[in-house]
Amino acid sequence: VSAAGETLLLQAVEGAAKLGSTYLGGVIFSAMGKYQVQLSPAGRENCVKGLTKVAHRAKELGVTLGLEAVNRYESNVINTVAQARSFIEDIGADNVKVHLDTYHANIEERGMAQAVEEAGEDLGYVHVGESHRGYLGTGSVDFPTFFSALKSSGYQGVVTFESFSSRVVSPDFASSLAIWRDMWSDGDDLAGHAKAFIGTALGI
Ligand SMILES: [Mn+2]
Repeated sequence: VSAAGETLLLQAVEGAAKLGSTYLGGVIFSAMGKYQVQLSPAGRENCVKGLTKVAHRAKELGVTLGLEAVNRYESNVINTVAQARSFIEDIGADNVKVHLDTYHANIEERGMAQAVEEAGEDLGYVHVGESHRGYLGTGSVDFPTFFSALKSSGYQGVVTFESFSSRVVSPDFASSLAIWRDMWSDGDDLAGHAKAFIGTALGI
């Protein structure tokens, strides 16, 4: 299973490079899903070994890898920024970074400021998502604290808005991410609102 995952990731890295992309991130350390058991030491070792090889090939192709800390219902491997950093340390490659997502951090971290601070120099990618994955500012994520911490951190990378609605995603995808509710139907309106929200928060 680990070898198959490694092969798939190597193909993804090659594909990303062919498209001219310099970044590949997300849940790239295991299959995504709700696990019934804790991550075993052997399982962790497989992740580190596989990602070390993939990181080496990615480096040759000018691609950075992002380990996205996701909530406990989507992985048993990396749920927090601290865990992502621990993997990065063990992998030992400078093209592997922390991918921070506010939706997941809202569930797993002690707070938004702590999450950003703990990522530190290793922060490589940011997903901005609301607690219910709909319109920004209409849920419980502490965005003022998050953006204030992000500004203070000096982060200059990408900030991507991420949102889902049962109205627009495929049944398979909805099922794997538990997108059961119809949060919105007008993607243009949603994106315009998010752009304005993030711009205001970052003062740009
Ligand atoms: Mn995300």
